[in-house]
Amino acid sequence: MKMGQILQGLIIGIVFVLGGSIQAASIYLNNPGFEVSEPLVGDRPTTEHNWQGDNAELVGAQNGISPLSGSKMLRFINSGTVPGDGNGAEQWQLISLNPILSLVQTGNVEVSVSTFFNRIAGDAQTDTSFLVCLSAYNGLLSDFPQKWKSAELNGLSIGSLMSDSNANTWESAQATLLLPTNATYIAIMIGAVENIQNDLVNPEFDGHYADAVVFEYSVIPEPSALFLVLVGLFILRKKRFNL
Ligand SMILES: [Ca+2]
Ligand SMILES: [Ca+2]
Ligand SMILES: [Ca+2]
Ligand SMILES: [Ca+2]
Repeated sequence: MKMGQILQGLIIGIVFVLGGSIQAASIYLNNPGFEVSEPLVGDRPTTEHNWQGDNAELVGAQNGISPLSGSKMLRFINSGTVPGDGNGAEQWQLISLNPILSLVQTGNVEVSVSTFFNRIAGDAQTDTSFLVCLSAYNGLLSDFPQKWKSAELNGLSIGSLMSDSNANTWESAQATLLLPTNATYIAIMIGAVENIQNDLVNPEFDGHYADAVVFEYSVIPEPSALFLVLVGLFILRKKRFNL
């Protein structure tokens, strides 16, 4: 095999492997740092690229806590649109997989989300738990509220953390999910949990915040493409050292 052919093989393999990152801009999380005002409170969302869910607000520094990114952060207020017996304050964002559907169908697409959380020190009744949830669905975005309610999901990954009482530190939780081949959209949820005391009236959460969400997807290389690159590198190395 001539050097030109080896290089050609290498380039083909590398372009294939990098295919995912070339298209990475096509699906994205909107307002990941909570810097832009948007309506947050309502039912679970039925359209992509907007945060929506339980009562929450975008705030600047308060309660001795400063945003981790930019000048604003998300504050969780209630476990529903109003206070009640629910124990989880959730904000959701949907992302359609339509722009990368053919990649998803290969079964090699992995998605991940990480979020930072922080809270005030509070007292013995202050809740401490936060979570991030990544779920995958087959169908239309408009079906999401019903699908979540009836647990008709095709993939699920949850990351959780117990926060410390230091208002100066932000703690991070992550979730990663290898997408099922029939997934057509995903839902990202970040939340605070009343794990210490489920209040029925305000305040349900004493001062609980999220900021700097990062969403990424990557394409796990096909074995054949990786093989091509490795073979090319091996031949190249052999030739150089005349093994
Ligand atoms: Ca921010
Ligand atoms: Ca902290
Ligand atoms: Ca409650
Ligand atoms: Ca509580």
